[in-house]
Amino acid sequence: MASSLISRQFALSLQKNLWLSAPACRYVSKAAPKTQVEFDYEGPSMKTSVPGPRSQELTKQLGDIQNVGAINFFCNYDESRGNYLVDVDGNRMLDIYTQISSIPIGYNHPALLKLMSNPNNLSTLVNRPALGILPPENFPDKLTESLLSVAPSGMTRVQTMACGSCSNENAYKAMFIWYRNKERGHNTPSDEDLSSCMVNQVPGCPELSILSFMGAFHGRTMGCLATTHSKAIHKLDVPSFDWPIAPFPKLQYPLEEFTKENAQEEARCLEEVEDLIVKWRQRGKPVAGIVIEPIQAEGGDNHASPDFFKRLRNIARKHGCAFHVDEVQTGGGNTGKLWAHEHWGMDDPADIVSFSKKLLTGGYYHKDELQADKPYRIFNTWMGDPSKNLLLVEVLNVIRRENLLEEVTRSGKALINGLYQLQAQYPGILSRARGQGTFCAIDICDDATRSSILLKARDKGVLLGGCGDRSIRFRPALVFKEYHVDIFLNIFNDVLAQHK
Ligand code: PSZ
Repeated sequence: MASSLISRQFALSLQKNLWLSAPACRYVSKAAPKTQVEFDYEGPSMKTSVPGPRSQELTKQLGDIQNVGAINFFCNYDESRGNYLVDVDGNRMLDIYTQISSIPIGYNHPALLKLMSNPNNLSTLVNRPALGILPPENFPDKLTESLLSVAPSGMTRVQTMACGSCSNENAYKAMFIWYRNKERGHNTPSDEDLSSCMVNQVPGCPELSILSFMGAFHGRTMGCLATTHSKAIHKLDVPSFDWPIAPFPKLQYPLEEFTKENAQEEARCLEEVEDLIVKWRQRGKPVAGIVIEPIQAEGGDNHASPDFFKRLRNIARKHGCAFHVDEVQTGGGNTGKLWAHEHWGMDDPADIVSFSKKLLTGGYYHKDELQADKPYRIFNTWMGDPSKNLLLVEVLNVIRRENLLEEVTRSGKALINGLYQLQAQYPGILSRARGQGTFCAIDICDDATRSSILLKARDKGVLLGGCGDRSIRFRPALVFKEYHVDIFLNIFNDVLAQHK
């Protein structure tokens, strides 16, 4: 396997490219830490443009079976390593998008391969149980070692689920059940409750609501979709709930330079939240819960300050609404902390925290009082997958052993500083560089230029994602080091020089 260092030849060729396109700028850092990922390639290596001929052939084949409009290219997961995704045409790309932000420690991490080759783990892989009724013997231990070892402050209970939408969907149900029992003053439904719910009528199906934010993404299932407001195409033609939608702060970046303006904007949004809660109560659709992402991801990497979240949490408390923090995309370490809400510095950050993606299993942590009062109220066939908990135990071990959160903070600084520099160099193309850890984004002048930049970067061996109307987002794995930042910045600089 190739060494984890940038080869001298590769570094030289980067410098040469850079020299040709932008002599003022030189990113190959002298102090790149020579670390630790045992399995990683030395750099991108491109044989065809992407998608190459084999990918095109396979897309055609799959097209006879499914809608393939969204497929980028086909992958060779056997050959992919660390930060590099290899495609079926033999192209090796530095992956800064990681399957929509869901690969925690890179491809084929040796620790995970070792775990999977242990015969003691085979039955966990082969037999997928209905966890809610027939869990395996080691399930409590594995939950304690994995999810509970990183439980958010104030939470000792966790419910696993299959994916992000499924987690949020069930978290919403838990909030409604909690709220209704609170309203009743006890847990016993009336006969009328029981009969009316069977035909989707009040009082059994009560007029309750969840307050969400403009630009939010909480999933595509129908309950979640009612709180998703990132793109019309996600929502079009699907019936939905009439629930309150508050404005999410539109901040100016860099945050440190606009503290006064941003505080005003946040105050405006919080005022609106409180108004909406009061209005919806008057309308007979009280807000049972507030759901929010610590950084709006799909909606364009929109940030808000710790102070905003503290105040919002207090508003939820004051009005008796549950506070649900959706960490499906922000959770897992990319911001430099395992949970983005840790940056708020609160002892009691939330009533519910949902997760998926980098945590490998979906699910949600909750306060004791948000546990549904009876079995089978929050339930489905799989309720997660214990093989993912096994992997997660090991992922968390690797994060601790390799100090990956510190690494993320370090490479995040290199990334944002590089983006600031490029933004100064290409003011006609780039603006609003922002980020926390490696969870970074930058705006491109328009959507067409963004698409062109994303495709050109891919053909040069760098995979990036878009978000919002015209942002590019960075979602590398936690093993993305400073020298990977350098590789990226050099290629990105080349691509930008072509757009000047
Ligand atoms: O287009 C899509 O469906 C996408 S692209 C990225 C996501 C979905 N992210 C999923 C997501 C999320 O970012 C947040 C903050 N909450 C919930 C979800 C839903 O998770 P999944 O996709 O696992 O259902």
